[in-house]
Amino acid sequence: MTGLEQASAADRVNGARPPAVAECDAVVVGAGFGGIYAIYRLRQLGLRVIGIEAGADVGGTWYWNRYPGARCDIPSLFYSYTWSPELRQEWRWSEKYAAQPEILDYARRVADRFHLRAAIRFDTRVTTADWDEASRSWTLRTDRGDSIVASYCVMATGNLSVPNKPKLRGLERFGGPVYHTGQWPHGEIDFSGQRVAVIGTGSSGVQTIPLIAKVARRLTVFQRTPNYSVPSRNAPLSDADVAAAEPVIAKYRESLETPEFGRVPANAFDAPVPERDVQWTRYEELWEQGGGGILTAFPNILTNEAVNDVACEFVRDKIRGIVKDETTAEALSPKDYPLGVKRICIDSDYFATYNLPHVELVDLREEPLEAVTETGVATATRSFALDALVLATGYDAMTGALAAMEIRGRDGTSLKAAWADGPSAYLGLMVSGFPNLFVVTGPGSPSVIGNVIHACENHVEWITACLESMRAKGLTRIEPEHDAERGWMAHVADAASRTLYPKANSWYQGANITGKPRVFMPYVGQGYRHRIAQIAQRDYEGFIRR
Ligand code: NA7
Repeated sequence: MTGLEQASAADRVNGARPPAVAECDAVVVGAGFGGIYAIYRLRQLGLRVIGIEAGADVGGTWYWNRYPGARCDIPSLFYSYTWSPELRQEWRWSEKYAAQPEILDYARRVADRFHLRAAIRFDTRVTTADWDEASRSWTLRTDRGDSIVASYCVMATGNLSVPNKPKLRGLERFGGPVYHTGQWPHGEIDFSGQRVAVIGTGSSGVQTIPLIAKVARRLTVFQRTPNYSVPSRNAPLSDADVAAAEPVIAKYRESLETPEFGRVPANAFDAPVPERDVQWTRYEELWEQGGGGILTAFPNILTNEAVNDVACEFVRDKIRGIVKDETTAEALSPKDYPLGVKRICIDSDYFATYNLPHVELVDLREEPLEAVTETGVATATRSFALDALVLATGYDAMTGALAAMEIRGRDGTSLKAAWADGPSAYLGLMVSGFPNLFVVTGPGSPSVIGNVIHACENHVEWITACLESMRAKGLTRIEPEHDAERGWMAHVADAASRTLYPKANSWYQGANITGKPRVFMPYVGQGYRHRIAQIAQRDYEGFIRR
């Protein structure tokens, strides 16, 4: 057994294996925040539900992401379910930005409190899913030999769940351990006294680098693209903080349902360009407050280059103020894409870490990585002796987990083939040709652009209401119209094109994976919730239900 498998077995908290062949009303794939809520809601509807989860426990991305420093980049009080007032009262976050163990505990608490574990087959990965038109059912097969037949299939497989492991020449020859941040082993990894390299400076790299630097003898960071990062100003949460947040959260909850709500607000397009001084002063305030507030400084920060440019300059100025070595500061300063159009990083002492004498930044744009060797990493000009290598290289985001399964819909069409030119889903919820298959936070929905827990809630509630209404009408089959789906995806593309989002090579558009089609996947328009609620009210416009 590998270390990961051992840990997984030790961590197993679930009972005996259920029967290998089973029938149910709904199968839910994935037991992250989307999946466990789906199991809860669908069971409330009176459906027989089976959950399938590759990990040994619930938590999804928070089960796998255990690297030092793994932390939420949204304030904990907002990164919480809203559907259970009891849960909200009973759970108390300890910090402004919760760390991974606490978020995982939260998911576990939810599973226990609402008795969800018994419905879930852990340590089980779905390999295939086949639609049968005659019986109007899906048959899912797993790597454990299970076969599950269900009328409805809910794919809650996550947006950031398939690690991107770059094909670095010679990687397999490296004599030391190689870790991926998105698949971190259980148990303590002790880097004390070691020479460690981190490849990748996205959120995961930015979070883990300061912590590895605290213990490592030498830390070398290999950076391909610098990222905008703002301080989190993380701190313990007091009772007063919790009380003060309650009305803010309530207001935010209300705003979510309005036609104007969105990462890019509706008034972005005709908002004035504020004076540079006005902008700078506001950014200073938000920098002091910490967190991602800078992206809400002005309505047009994500649509107007003149506004965004000042924000970029502001952050670069901060980097230069923190990082003492001028060359390092320049290399760490993003210059070729707008702020906020790759997910902004929220850090604790990231830039200051480069002032430590044993930490070095290697700018791969100046000094490309040639190969990994038995003993370290070689660039075009130098070699670095290493004891351990950390890949903080991100994910095959948004579609990776769906593409990892063989999903065959109507007429045997494979989802991979249907998405060969890029993913397409009506409202980000369902795909034409794949009846009765729902995707939680799928491509074409806001998903990763905002607060993904709330995006999961929204989709699960929409799916539950849809199935409830179908049952009331005696309907058993739902599929989006091809034209409705095409129209929606054109709207998704149009919404992105009206913003600065397409100006970065981000994982939002698959740019981090070689050969992945470039399609801007999340929906960045306004009023998504309002819109899908209206579609439901208009008897599920754009769907064929029978
Ligand atoms: P990200 O944000 O995709 O970051 C991955 C980083 O790894 C990024 O700096 C990449 O550079 C770098 N990378 C990827 N492949 C390579 C190779 N081959 N060589 C060098 N560098 C490479 O993933 P994270 O895990 O940090 O964060 C994902 C999300 O999790 C985040 O947005 C939050 O929502 C939470 P690139 O930018 O592609 O040039």
